[in-house]
Amino acid sequence: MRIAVVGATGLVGQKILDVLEERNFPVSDLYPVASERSVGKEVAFKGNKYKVISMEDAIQIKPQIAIFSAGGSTSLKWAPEFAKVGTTVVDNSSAWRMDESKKLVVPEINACELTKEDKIIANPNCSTIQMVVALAPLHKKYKIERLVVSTYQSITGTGVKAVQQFEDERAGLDGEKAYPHEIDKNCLPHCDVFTDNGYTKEEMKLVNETRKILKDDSIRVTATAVRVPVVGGHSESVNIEFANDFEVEELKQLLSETDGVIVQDNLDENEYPMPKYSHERDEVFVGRIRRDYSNPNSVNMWVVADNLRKGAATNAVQIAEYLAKHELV
Ligand code: A2P
Ligand code: 11C
Repeated sequence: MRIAVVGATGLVGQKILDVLEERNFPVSDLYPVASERSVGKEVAFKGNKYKVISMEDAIQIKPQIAIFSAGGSTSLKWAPEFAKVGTTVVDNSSAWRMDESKKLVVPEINACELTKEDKIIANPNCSTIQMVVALAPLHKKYKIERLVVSTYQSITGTGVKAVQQFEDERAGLDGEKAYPHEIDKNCLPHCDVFTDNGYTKEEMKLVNETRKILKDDSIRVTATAVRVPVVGGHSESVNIEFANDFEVEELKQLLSETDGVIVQDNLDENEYPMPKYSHERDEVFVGRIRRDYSNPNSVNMWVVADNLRKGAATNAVQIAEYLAKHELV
């Protein structure tokens, strides 16, 4: 496969290169793309160096797949240009996710809906992906009525600049700021920008993307997204109200049989998911699964995953793998 990685110098772009290599994705030619200022720089892949090329040059080459992770405005402008020359774009930004003509794909849940006609495929937001991987089998069996989610999101979700701000603060240096406040030893109830309704864009992604992926607009969702000084992954407290009652043991069993999920829930051993240990893992970890005694048919759980992997790079590469395997490009 001839593959372009757009945003190849960024945190997610670098992780996409790692994941393509680790999973032995059949790459015949690799075209790393970034902004004009990075053209000519080198990135490493499978022990070789590849020169970063411009967007225009990459389009001329007509790669079969372009995996984009270069921000929403870049995707809005350039993904259609790749699609026009026949490239299938797997886009990690928020640009196309809620577009009715585009599919929002988590392979374990809905890759089977992809066809050759899908030229721009949206990768969901990191905090949504890890939550829906755990929710999909539960929704199928017990029907979710309402979700209350609070997130504890890694600074890696904001990109290179945020990690630099964190390191500068730890080293006592005064550098460029990715956040409006200090992030070291702090929590910011503010991920992505605020919208007119008082919620952040990140919180609204959890509402809208979850409904789209689970194909059920009747699910009521409310979210609070918080940035924490953590690098390994995003954590989420998820409160779920079902239409039908359940046994907690049944939920644990169902989750432990779900593709891509690992249940870590042994209180005697202080075992529960933590971002420090989800770091560099591709699975979604679920624990603290316990009945919510304050409300009928309700449960609380704690969901953790590496936001740069299953939340971004791994999910995008899994989509590309599905396209390759089913000869959709
Ligand atoms: P560059 O390194 O040249 O700025 P992160 O989210 O980790 O900050 O990374 C963003 C990625 O998106 C980087 O690879 C960045 O390239 C790339 N990028 C940003 N703007 C553009 C653009 N206009 N065209 C192509 N790539 C872009
Ligand atoms: C975060 N979810 O951690 C973001 C990062 O919509 O793809 C990715 C932003 C997006 O802040």
